[in-house]
Formats: sequence, structure tokens, C-alpha cells
Amino acid sequence: MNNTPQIAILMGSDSDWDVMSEAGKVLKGFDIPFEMLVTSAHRTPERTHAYAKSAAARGILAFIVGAGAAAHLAGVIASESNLPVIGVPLSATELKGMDALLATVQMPGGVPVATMAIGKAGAKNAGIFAAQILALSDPQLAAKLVRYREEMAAAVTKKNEALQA
Ligand code: RP5
Repeated sequence: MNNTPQIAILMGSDSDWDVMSEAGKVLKGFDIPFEMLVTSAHRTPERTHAYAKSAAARGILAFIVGAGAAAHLAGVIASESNLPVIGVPLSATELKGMDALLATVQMPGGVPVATMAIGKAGAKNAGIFAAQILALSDPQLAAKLVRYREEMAAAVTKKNEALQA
């Protein structure tokens, strides 16, 4: 198996790591190689720009980017790369992620960021969304996504049956 990372999971702070790990768990479940690192739009701007510029040449196919507060990281990555950027707004302030949601989703026309829900559900969905992008050219991965849905539905049915018992 080729272990070159295909997805880059980025986040603005180590305090984001726990929530963003949800995306990593999903990718791992689908056997998608990924890398995960902290890089900040504000605290390490040069490193962030250089990383975004060089990612495609290293084999990265899409970014998953989480940040809280004035969440500019996903937008900055999108401004430096033509790869798809999936944004995950995180709850890091008294505004509980609404600040990050608006900062992530309100991109100017021409520079898209596919924005997920705030927090863990958003990070998990970002992993699935990245898998769906890769599955467009990978029938084996597409089959795994079909199974994932079937298992999710079966788990709901099972829980419901337990409630009825
Ligand atoms: C953002 O500020 C980060 O993405 C994080 O969610 C938030 C708070 O960062 P720390 O002060 O915890 O490092 O840039």
C-alpha cells in the first residue's frame, strides 16, 4: 500500500487536536493515508503559506482545516492552493464556534471552503467528505463508503430494536 499522505488535516492550535482527531479516525477507518499538523494563519503565517503551496506537489489531494475564534486558516489555505479545502469551525471562545463558523463559511466568491458543522460532528463529516472526493476515482473506496452507510443504518435499527424490547 502507498503510504504517501493523500489528505492533510491542519489546525490552528494544539488545543484543536482532540476535535480534529475525529477526522483522522474516519480516514484511518477507510485506510486513507493522511498527515496531521498544527499551523496557524496568524502565529506561523509563513509556514502556513509554504505548506499550502507545496502540498499538491507532495501528493496531497485535499485539505481538512479546523480552527476556532477568528478562523482564517481554511481561507488562507484555499487562497494558496487549488486543492479542495474542507473547513471545520471549532468552539474556542465565548461565542462557542459561531465566530469560527462565520469566518470559515463566508469566503469571497472565487475561493471556496466547503464548511462543515461546528466541532466533532464537523470534523467527522470532513473525514467522510474527503473520502467521498477520493472515491470519485477509487471504486474500492466507493464500495467502503456504501458499506459505511449500511453499517450506520444497521446500528440505528439495532438500537431501535433494543428500545422496543
Ligand atoms: C485559533 O485560536 C485556533 O485554531 C484555536 O481554535 C483558537 C485558540 O487557540 P489557543 O489559544 O488555544 O492556542 O487560532
